[in-house]
Amino acid sequence: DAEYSFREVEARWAGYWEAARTYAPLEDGRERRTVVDMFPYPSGDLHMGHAEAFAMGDVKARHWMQQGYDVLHPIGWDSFGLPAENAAIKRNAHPAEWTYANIQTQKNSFQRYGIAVDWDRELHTSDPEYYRWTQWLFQQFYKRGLAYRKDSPVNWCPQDQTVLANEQVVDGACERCGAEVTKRTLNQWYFKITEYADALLDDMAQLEGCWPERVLAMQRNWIGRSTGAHVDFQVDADGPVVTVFTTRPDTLFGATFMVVAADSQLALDLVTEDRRAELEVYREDLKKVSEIERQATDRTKTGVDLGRTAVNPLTGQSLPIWASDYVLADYGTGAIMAVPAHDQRDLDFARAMDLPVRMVVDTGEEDPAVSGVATAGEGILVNSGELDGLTSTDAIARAIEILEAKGTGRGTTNYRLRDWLLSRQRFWGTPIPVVHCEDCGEVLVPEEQLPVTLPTDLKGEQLAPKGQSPLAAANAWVTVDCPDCGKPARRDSDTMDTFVDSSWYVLRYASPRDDTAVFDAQAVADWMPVDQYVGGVEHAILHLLYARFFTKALHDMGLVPFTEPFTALLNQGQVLNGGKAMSKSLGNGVDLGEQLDTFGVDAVRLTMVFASPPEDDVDWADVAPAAAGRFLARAWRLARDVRAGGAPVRADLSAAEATALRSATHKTIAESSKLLDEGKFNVVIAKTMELVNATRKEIDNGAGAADPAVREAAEAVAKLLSLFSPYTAEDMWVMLGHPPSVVRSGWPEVDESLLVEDTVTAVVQVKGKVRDTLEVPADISEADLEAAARASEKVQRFIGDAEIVKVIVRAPKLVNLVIR
Ligand code: ANZ
Ligand code: ZN
Repeated sequence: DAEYSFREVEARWAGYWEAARTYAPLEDGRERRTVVDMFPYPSGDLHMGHAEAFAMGDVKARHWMQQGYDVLHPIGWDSFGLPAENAAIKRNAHPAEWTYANIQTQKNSFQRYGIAVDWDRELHTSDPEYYRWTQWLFQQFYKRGLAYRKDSPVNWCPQDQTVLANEQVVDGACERCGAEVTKRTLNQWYFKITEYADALLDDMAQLEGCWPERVLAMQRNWIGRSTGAHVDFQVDADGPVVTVFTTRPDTLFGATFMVVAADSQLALDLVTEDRRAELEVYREDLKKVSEIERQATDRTKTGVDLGRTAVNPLTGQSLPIWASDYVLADYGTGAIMAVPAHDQRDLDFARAMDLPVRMVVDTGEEDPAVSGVATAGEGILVNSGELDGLTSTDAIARAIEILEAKGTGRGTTNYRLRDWLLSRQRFWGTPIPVVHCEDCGEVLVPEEQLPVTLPTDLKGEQLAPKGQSPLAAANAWVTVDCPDCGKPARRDSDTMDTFVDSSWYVLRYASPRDDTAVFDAQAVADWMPVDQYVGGVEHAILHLLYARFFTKALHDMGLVPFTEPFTALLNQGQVLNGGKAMSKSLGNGVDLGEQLDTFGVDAVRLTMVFASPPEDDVDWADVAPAAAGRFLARAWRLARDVRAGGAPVRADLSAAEATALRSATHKTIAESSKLLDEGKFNVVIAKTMELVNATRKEIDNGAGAADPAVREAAEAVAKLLSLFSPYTAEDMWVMLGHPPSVVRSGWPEVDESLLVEDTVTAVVQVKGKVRDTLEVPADISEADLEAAARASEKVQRFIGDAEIVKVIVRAPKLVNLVIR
């Protein structure tokens, strides 16, 4: 008999599915489903993380294919970005060389890995045919006032010579190279995502229950909506008005000083001459501190007294104004009223600077001035004039009323969310399609001139950042006639954040080759939004938020008919080794290629899915791909044996036994359907294993492999395995006499009559006391049940010599014997 060899099985099907276009959408009018895995960055070959993520997405796509849906499961490459540029500088090459070579490597690996994607829709964000539309979208945003430029202090990495987003700064250092981050002022492009802050929050109602709750929480927190008041404080008699943002206007009587962000313009405007030098030193030191450190509650409080006072509009009291690092320049108004009794950071500052503490909300706790612990909760107002006796909630409303009546304050909503800084002073990205003209200002490159392509003749050192984009130094490229007036002008030399590319790629999958439009409106309406999006939790905030923002903006432009891009989201777990993330420094990396060579694609894929529920981590030190391989061999041999046929060895084998196998098959299918919908992919594999064992047992019992119940079971196993281990499943299916492909063979119909429990537990009582329990067929006759009860050894022991005077039988559950 032939034996299972994963190498032979893989070789038989290699390239088959691509050639047969097995996974291309059918577009024949049936109901559609779209599954998208977050597209990979082509940094090198596939790794274990890809292997896990794509195995999970593939289960979903394949299940829907099996169920007869028309499934769009595309793939593409997030192919702009810094690593390509750094590699190009090192190798004196163009970033495209490195990028497209990596893509080819990854693509080969993906095809080997047997992912059920439609390769005809493959896209690369670095192709001019793609970024032409990224540029077009930028221009639509610009026309709607959603893209604009402004001067702003930015995080600057002196090593990479580029601007960094806040989230790219980790503990004050550049996320990529580790260099200490400093601040700079630059004129930068922004997307006005803040205009969508409310929509981004409120539309989360659509995602509730379909996205992981922690992702929703992270998004909510990132947007950070808080309601409160703006309160105006008059500085001295002739000074400016300083407006603060507070969520607790009820505590106004407890404000004992004010603090402005030390790095704000306001601090410079307010400081008296004799304090200026001190402030400047403080500001210099501050450049080295990250925002997260600045806000850390346990950070020692420092600051500079600006030498000025301002008047509390409710109490008329004069409050000293300080500058400190714990107040952020770009949150709220960059200035606060400090209420040390009820805000711990203010209290720490007050203690450090010996400033007064006044309790104004009685929460029943100890006076913060004594305890050193601020009481932040709600309570009853005290020491607060006309607010005395009110609850915090009522006092907030009342304080706002009073402020509004006086014209010195107003209720407001504040957001943590900032506009999206999208320009990068780097080469390998989508050029910003704008020309700067001395006379006309910012001019959009006319649509018919798109794409503005990257120069292809720069390489190596020419790509190195020099404080501005390398494009700015490419004279031939940057110099252009103004599209409006024809005078010499300059192209914008910044490129876009790669998050722009990835904010809309999913929509492009609907019509990836369309060269007349950003996407085909009908195709988008047909396929989108994405029914199942799959990717790592590291994208829980930015990528998802940006893609949601794009979708909403496009909806408002009338380009898409929905407001959320991803109906359901799955965050697959990580692949660990020895309980830790794989990393170069720990030396615990596992090479995917080696795993595939040793155990085979199917065994690795099966192991990924079997190890745990999809959202949990997989520890590669704890799994056994070799055992997965042995299981696949067992499954495969069922199909081999069915093909070989073989008359039953025991012709007397009861029909009941065949029925038991059939019922096991149908139960497995029914339970698997439910488990797949619930995302418990690992349990489906466990069920499949049980079914394989039950089938083998039946063959061994003498049923013979030609038994129709055995064939039915083997076919079900092939279909189930087609979700996890495509090569083995296809091989089995063809051995069972069917044309490929098993993934399109249809999900088996469940015969409900076979799901009925076939045995029940019957209770046997003697004189009303339970003396034995019996496993009996559910349809047992009264006579058979009585006979079985009488035959029970335990029962006989109790009866002994006594006479049975009466027998009550309630088949199939109960027998009661009455004795004398
Ligand atoms: C007075 C007050 C009294 C405050 C009190 C809190 C408690 P969220 O909820 O995060 O929006 N704040 C305002 N702007 C700030 C800035 N730029 N940097 C640091 N802190 C700032 O926080 C709003 C509260 O954080 C505001 O309410 C303000 O302190 C502070 F018992 O005002 B509060
Ligand atoms: Zn001009």
